Amino acid sequence: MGNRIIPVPHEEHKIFPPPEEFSKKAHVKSETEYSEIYRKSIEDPEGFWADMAEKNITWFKKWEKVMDCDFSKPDIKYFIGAQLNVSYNCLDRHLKTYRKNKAALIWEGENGENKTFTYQELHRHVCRFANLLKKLGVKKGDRVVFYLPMIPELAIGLLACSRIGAVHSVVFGGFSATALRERINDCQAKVLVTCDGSFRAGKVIPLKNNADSALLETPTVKQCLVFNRTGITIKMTEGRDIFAEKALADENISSWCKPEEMDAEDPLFILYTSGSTGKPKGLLHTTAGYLLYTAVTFKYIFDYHEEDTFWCTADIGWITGHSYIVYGPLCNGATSIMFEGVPTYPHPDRYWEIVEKYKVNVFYTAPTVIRSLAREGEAWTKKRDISSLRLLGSVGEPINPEAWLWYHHNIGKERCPIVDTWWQTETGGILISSLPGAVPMNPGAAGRPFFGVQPAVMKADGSPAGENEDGALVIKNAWPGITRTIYGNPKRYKETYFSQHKGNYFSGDGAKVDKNGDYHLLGRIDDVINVSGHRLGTAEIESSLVVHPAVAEAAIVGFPHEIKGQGIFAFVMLNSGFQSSKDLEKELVKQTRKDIGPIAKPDAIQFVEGLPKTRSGKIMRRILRKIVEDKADEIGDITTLADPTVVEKIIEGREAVSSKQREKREKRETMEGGKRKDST
Ligand code: 7RM
Repeated sequence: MGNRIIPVPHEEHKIFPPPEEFSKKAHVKSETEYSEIYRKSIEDPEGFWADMAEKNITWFKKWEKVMDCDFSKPDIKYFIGAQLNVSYNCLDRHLKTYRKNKAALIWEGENGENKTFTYQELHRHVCRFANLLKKLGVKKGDRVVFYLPMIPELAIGLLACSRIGAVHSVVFGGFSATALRERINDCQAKVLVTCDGSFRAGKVIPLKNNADSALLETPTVKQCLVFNRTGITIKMTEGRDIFAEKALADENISSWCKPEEMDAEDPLFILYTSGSTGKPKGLLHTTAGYLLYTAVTFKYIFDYHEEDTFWCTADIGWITGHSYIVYGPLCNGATSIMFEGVPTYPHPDRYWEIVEKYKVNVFYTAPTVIRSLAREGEAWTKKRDISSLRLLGSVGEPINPEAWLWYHHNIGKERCPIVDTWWQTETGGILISSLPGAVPMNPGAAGRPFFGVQPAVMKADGSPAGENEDGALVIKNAWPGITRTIYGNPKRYKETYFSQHKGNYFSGDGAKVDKNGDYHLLGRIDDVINVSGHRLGTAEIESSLVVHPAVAEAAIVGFPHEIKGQGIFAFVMLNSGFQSSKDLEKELVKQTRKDIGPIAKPDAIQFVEGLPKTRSGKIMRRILRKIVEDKADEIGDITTLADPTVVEKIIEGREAVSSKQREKREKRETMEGGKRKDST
């Protein structure tokens, strides 16, 4: 029992050639072909992107210049002078073809309800939603925040914004009222779209309640559209709140809305992401570059073919859902699945049940999901017919070779290639991934750069790293999908991404390149942690903890976690007069849930008398990380610390916490062992 992923001895790691059957029908059929297209895309980026733009986008007006990019300013523009509309590209143009009655979106609810929207139907819903937004006074350039679960109205709402040129900003439904308020205020939204509540593993989360508390201090929000999902009782504020279904059904709302002619560089959306300081960054993506980049990466990396049913399991609250549930697939005229539930509810075969039900061909998920499903045992994967699958994908964090092999064997049946796709909210779309059918797969390595992208690994002194040498992952040139700014804070944009390694985009990740040219990602090298594929700033969680009256100071570090990739470890120093206790621990956990959301709650808290700090007062998280990983012997020189004695005390305290954690884990495993026996 216990963890089902069997560790693989290092020497057994091998390279997997692309399956021949797959290569025969793939868009790119060999490594030589990949290298040839890649070479051309680097030698002549203008020619390459112009050609892609001609083939993949319908333009109202063509560009005067393909690109004008300068990382030193930074100033990045693509398709200067061109005009287009995103929703037109994702909907209208398909209506003139056989795709008119093809399924665009298949929605599967948590409880098994489902709805299918053909392109024609989706178009009608989007037009009506767009007209409603207009009626509420939303104009081109206005911001609309979405705080919704995975219901079709979310995808429809985003496309409606793009139709009228409004800028959407989705706030993940798992975020708290405080996090929502902060984001609404940062982008000065005019309208909030939410619903009564959301389902999560059989429980109901009161979204409208959260929205109500957020809206107490959001002066810019004039109207709140409320959908009905769960039927729970909610409070409606007169003059502000509107029942969305009723408003959309109004006979005065037309089912046709003219798509706004947008400039290529007009904003499309803002999406907040965690950085290394407390305040989340509102990354701005623009119209033409983002759409083209998601469309083209979708086509080549997922080797999209007309008859495919594509399922990306991400939430639209994250960039993965924006790019590979909504924009990439729909721009290609694909059938995209949108799933409301979670992988293990009501049973651990929920995902495979959906694969079987819709005959999914391409499946895209996160390593944390793979690890948690592997833990449930293979019996669940065998219960369902998943033979429709032809390609698998992974995103969000490095996939460990053990999980890769489990995925390859039990889900891909050794027949499906796996694409390990590296990218970020900032990059808009995938930058590094082996093309399936063309490039051999190396479990644990993301692989090669996509067309037009020139990554490099740099050492701290700015010189290039050698083969297999660790360093910082940078991108040397621009690509159409790159974020154009941090909304309202161009200075932070420049400092974060373009100042560390001058002339390059700095990703914040560590990496190395092996002899085959495959990129291996080594995790974040800044103060960002990655919990179940979700990015969290350590500073964000720390700021939340110190709000509690008992807390003087807090330091957060990530630690290796079997399922989540990284877990959250909190070191907390109390104010004098306060005592550590189980109750206080619970209160602190509650505090982070309230300020950020359940994903940010610490897995372990250690109360300390002091934190290791430099003389200039910087917390040395590097030292704390070593302590948490039980590698105290690797801490190295601590003489530069303001007070080196704190380290010894923390190590002693840590041992007490570890044995408690171990006990807890053992208890959990015995219980889960029992549960599994009953249900399989
Ligand atoms: C798409 C997404 C970005 C961070 C990034 C990495 C990590 C994502 C991979 C990965 C190794 C991968 N956007 N990351 N994909 N690390 N291999 N295939 O996740 O903005 O939320 O996170 O996620 O650290 O910087 S994100």
